[in-house]
Amino acid sequence: MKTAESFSVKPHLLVFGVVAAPMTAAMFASTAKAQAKHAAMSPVVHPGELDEYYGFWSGGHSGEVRIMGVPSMRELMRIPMFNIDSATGWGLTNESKHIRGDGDHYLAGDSHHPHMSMTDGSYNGKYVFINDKANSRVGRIRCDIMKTDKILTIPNVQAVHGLRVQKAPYTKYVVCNGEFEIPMNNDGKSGMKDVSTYRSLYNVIDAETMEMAFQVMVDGNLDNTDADFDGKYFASTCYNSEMGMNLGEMLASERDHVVIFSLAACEAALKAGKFKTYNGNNVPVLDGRKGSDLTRYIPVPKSPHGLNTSPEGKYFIANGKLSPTVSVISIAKLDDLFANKIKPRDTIVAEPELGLGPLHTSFDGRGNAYTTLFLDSQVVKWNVEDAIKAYNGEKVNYVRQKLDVNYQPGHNHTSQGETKDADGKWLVVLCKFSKDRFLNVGPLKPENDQLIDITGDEMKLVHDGPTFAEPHDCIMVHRSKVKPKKIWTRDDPFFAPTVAMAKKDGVDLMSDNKVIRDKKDPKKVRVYMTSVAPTYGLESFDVNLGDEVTVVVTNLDQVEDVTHGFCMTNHGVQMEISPQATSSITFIANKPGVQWYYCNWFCHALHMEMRGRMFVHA
Ligand code: CUK
Ligand code: CUA
Repeated sequence: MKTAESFSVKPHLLVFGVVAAPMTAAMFASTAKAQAKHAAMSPVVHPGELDEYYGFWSGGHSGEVRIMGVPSMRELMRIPMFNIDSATGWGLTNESKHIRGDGDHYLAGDSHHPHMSMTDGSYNGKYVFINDKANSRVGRIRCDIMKTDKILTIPNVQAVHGLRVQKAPYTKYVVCNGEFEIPMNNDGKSGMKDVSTYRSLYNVIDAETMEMAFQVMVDGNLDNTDADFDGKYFASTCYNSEMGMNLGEMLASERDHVVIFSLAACEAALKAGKFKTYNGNNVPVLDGRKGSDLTRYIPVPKSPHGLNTSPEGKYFIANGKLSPTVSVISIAKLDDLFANKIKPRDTIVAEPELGLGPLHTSFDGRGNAYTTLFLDSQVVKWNVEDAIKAYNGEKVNYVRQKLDVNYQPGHNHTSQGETKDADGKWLVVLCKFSKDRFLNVGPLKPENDQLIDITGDEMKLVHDGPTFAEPHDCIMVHRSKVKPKKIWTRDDPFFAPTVAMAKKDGVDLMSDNKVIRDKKDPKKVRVYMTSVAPTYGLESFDVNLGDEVTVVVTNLDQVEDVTHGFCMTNHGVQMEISPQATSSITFIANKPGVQWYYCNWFCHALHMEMRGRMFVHA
């Protein structure tokens, strides 16, 4: 395997080449002309101007999601989800703990694939879903408030990897792959030797309720997935169809496969009660193994990785990884495949050779595809219809351009490229290695998200963007599709449980500042206070040593951006309270005497003075 080393010299050679050859006036003129003709779009967004796209970036093993502005590549916000966040109090506040649910004790996550809900194949601005490979979870962001509002732990699987949404007629389902095969049931009775009961499951989640709809058992494991634009089929790549338990075994056979799932067939089987349950839970598991009428298995070269649907809805493209090819599957032929009129391989309409290590493909809506070549450290632009002609024996060159990227690219994504609104403006390539592209920050380097202008015939690299561990994947959504609120509305379900608690305590959150001791459990104290810049409704309150204290702050400010914080010094307690929100946090008052609390979000000229005292009686 080539390393980044061999590619890193290229840019330097180029630079030295220019320096070494003094330019004549004529050369300057022709260069200027060429540049005018092919001038790349500028990624510069001037001060005071806004980006054209919301980018939703996976935060990888940081466990969060980030909002980037595209094309400026400025990080606009972080949305904590599977991680713990000191600034917002995610994982510390009662509201976030409620949402984190049964996985609240996990302090880590590994997010990979963010995808927005759609209506008729277009982003609808409602939700962004993402997987946590590390703890087999799927989380959802509400795009009106840009906060995580649901997290679901997927049963019966280990390592939820590829994730997508149903694109049409609307996102009824979120689908995701169980990657690692495990014994069914995984109850410690089967031992390590007998792998005959090991299975992977395809997971279908109700997008609105965020509950499991059903699961489909498959042969082999699953890697990445995507949906068609008709609401009929999903497709997943499989590496390790051998069900090997080590590298050698996993690479034994020349072919793995793409699994095609028929949604109608699955729903019919579910309705007819043709399912089993496992591991003591009641999630229906359908049998989609080879020979079942729920699925079809299309053999492709071994260990495919990315699975991408072209935006006009005609093709599923499975990226070769170990093979220098991608396999183009005709979605129009899938009806015949399920009717057993054709063989699985008959659905393949092209298998173009692109270069070494094809991982993921995206599209410009003009018939071109852009595939990352991990080993070659390149993006290759190729034409899908020309690749089909070449597969049929015509002499056409389907490769349009190869562009060096820096270095070792994984996912790439075009602006709106996974929807029918692919607009062919920007391509972001998420490079795993950045080496010499930034100031050296020590042995651990950032990733490099490269922005490429794809409006012209040639791809033009216009920006290097360092990012922290590790954006596997991203999407770019036109700003017209997303309309977040500017301040909270008081009836928001995000803090509804806290509002209900206050009601039980007879507290009006909008005006009361009260300390309430639980009648049944006198060690529990609830401290309700308002905040208006630069003061809290309570300057002080008293509790007893060992009390379990819940502080509830309601921010009465209605001015956009006047967020307050609440931090109890020396207690590990902090959170944000944005305008018109209520946030709460619970801790043990385990230190006697005076304990200052303060506002830790800069809100006012007298922000430093926004503080008060908790007195803890010994
Ligand atoms: S996977 Cu990371 S490069 Cu999780 Cu989408 Cu391909
Ligand atoms: Cu309120 Cu700072």
